[in-house]
Amino acid sequence: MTDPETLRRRALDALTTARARTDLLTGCVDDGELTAQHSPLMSPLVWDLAHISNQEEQWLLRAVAGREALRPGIDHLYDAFEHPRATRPSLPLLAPAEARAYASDVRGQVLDVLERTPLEDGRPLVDAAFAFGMIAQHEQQHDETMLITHQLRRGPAALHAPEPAPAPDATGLPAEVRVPGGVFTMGTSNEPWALDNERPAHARVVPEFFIYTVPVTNGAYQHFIDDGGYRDERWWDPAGWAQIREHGIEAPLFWRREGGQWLRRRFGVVEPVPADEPVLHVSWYEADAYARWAGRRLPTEEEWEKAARHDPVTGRSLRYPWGDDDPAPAHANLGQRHLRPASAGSYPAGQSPLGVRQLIGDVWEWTSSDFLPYPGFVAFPYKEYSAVFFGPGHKVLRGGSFAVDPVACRGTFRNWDLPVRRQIFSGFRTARDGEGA
Ligand code: AVJ
Ligand code: FE
Repeated sequence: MTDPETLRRRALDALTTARARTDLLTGCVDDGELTAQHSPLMSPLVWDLAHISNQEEQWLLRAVAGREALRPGIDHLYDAFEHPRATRPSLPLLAPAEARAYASDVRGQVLDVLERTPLEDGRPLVDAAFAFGMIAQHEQQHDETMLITHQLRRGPAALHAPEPAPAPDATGLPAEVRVPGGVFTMGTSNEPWALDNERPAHARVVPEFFIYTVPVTNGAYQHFIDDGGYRDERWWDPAGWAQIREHGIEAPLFWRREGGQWLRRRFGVVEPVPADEPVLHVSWYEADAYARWAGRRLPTEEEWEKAARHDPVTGRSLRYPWGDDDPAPAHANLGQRHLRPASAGSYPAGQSPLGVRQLIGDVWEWTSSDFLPYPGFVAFPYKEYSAVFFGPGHKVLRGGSFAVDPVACRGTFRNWDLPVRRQIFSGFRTARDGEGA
């Protein structure tokens, strides 16, 4: 059992860190840019800002503390299921100043509730300690969503961050590693802030397979482009082929060719595509086509998790590839510390026991798997978080991008999206069957 003061401090830290990031993302552009729709794929930033606080109010002030609504009648405006993203700019949303005032009213009361509420871990079904963690993760997830909006936005750079360090010498790093066949523990039953879809821990038999030690790079991906990969139907899932034909797609999102060179737009800056960086902004269909062209395949979700968590010496599943310690800057590129992935081969301190690097951070990694519940799944605290998305329409992404905060990232964390999506911070690595298969 963790003592209540530690639980309180953790919740406060997580909420405070999230709010600093929200303030940065909504404070670096003017009010016109907050209410504008930068892409029909995204909400105006001012919607995310008030939605974050509306969820915080509903869970921490109303569900946990039993308080009354602070702004009666606004819930429906910020219900993601009631209004699709493309329609949100035409809603009578709180204006930027009102949204900021609402956010600070809610947070003020939440800090008061946090001080008075008894906290106790180990009871995930909407106990207060879980609810604070869930809300901090929710805010950070919308911060990543807002960072995607920033990437789609036109105009001069509004965000700045230091570049990641160059990759260390990777001589001796094998291209791929063998993961032995057999059982491992997938998912978790004791990670206090794990969300419903990560639970429960259960045994999975995963046959032997091979997986690349680093994500697929821009340089490798360019060989696929140069080889005519986007013009060869053989590599493509029929629905992916239809998408690239319909939209004239011939490279990852934000790339363009100029004078025989690939350039890309990155948070308002145009630069040559860096060859040794993991490829970013590809759809599941593009990842799947590349893998087939390369004579390989995407890993399944259970293969990805086994490569990340399985310790072949103890047989135990770790919280993270590097062990059970919370993420530190030496382990992984997380938390928007940098505005891009680090070069392939970075973060040797973060590699898994089997020697696989950059599983956490840098780019979300598409897996071949549909988003489905684990055996024994129980929806909580609301079925709209995960349960309504289960099924063949959504593909699972693992590991988290440079835009994911450590609070919303674990070896068990599951993300999902439609296979056509490319504005998200998505990349991939490839795998192949074991020799015995
Ligand atoms: C888990 C990233 C797919 O952004 O749609 C935010 C997270 N759920 N608010 C999303 C989420 C409710 C979700 N993803
Ligand atoms: Fe949300």
